[in-house]
Amino acid sequence: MIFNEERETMSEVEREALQLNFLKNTLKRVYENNAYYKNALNRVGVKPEDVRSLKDIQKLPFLTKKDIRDNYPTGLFAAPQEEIVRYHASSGTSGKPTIAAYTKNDIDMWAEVIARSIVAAGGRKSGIMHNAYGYGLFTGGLGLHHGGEKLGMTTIPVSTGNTARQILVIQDMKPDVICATPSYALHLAEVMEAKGIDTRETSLKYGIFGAETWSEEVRTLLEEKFAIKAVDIYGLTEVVGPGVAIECMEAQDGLHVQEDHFFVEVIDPDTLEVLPEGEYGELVFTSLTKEASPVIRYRTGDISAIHRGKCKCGRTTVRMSRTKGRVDDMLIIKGVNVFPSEVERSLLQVSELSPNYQLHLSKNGHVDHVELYVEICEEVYRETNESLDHEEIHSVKQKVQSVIRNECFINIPVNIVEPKTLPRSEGKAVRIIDESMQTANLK
Ligand code: DLL
Repeated sequence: MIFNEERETMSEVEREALQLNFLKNTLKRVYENNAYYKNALNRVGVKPEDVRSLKDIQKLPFLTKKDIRDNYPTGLFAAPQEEIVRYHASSGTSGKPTIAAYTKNDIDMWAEVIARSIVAAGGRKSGIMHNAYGYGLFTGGLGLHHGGEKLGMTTIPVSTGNTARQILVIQDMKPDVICATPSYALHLAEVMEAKGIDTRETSLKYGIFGAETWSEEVRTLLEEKFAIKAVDIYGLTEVVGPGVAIECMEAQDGLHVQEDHFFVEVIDPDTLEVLPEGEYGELVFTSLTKEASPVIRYRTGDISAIHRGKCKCGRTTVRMSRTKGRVDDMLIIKGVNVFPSEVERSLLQVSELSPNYQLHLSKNGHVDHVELYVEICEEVYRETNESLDHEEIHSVKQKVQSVIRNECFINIPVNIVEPKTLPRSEGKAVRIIDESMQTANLK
């Protein structure tokens, strides 16, 4: 089933005409209503009326996270205060958060793209959705919520945390759709298993997981643990929140970008050249219909590639591959580039481990040093009489080292720790611990 046949199955000609029309409106809006964008366009000598084809978008300057920070909090808004009905903010791990503003039309558009996403994931009007994304300034909770209600689903605003209550809600209210970060969903399964609950026997049928990078191996794990279909949802506060792109449950092969609202490009982050389809690079989005805080060529920092071609679900929208991670998450270990998601994929091949891990970064003089912390799973730990000095643990360690060497081409020290000792997250998992930053913060 497709929520909006007209928009999600457009021909290329129809789509391009619509996108161009929306792009022109957006450029006119920002030029007339926002000093930052007016100056930025003037600097490159482009007026809104100079954009006559979609290709002309390449004449426009990029917008970076730094530009957004420099204009904090309201310097990128393009609607008057009285038209703004909502603010959200990004988690802002360092420095100030970025604020996104929404007019009534923006909220309606967002609910529309989320309703489309839920349908693509398998949810239906008659269903019940357990929404375990955080409610508040984070866009996950309220974003999914409005889409659920727009579709007409019974939407349960469980939010994050209180895992015991989440389990009660699943058992008693019998939702068929669950929305959560993949790491929290894994934690939920772990707690259910510890309580002796058969996770495959719940009412759940579909999972909508995102807000952090996760691997195909974690998908398999979640699908097996809960007996569900799991799809990936992508989005970011600056562009709207969740719902920018979603996988369909039929193909689970790339995330359909809601192209009538978000124009996507992939660029080489070093040369800033636009890359051809199929090549990995940094995702860049232009919002086509947003009124309160539009973005023009926003550099997301996320690494992905895009592919065209009709999908077996019938949608014609361009698909982005699941992101490998963020440009700034990429580790350079003795000259080899590695994304934490690649380490995760390798680790999940070792059945003696739990899916929780952390990479600790530190500096040894000027040389970067990385150590991996992984948890042994409970059954194996019991077999070793709960001793990390057991021969079995040493052989698991060697296995981990060899799989990482073969898959990621790096040699890193591996520390095996006791079950359930690495922190669990209620929202986005923290996989990288930068010890030099922590020391800096302590000073
Ligand atoms: O994480 C919005 C969201 C909420 C998406 C719920 C999906 C589900 P921010 O907090 O602004 O917004 O963080 C955005 O998270 O630039 C990516 O680096 C990362 N991210 C989001 N979705 C995915 C995903 C929300 N499916 C940043 N896969 C983005 C990988 C993701 N990374």
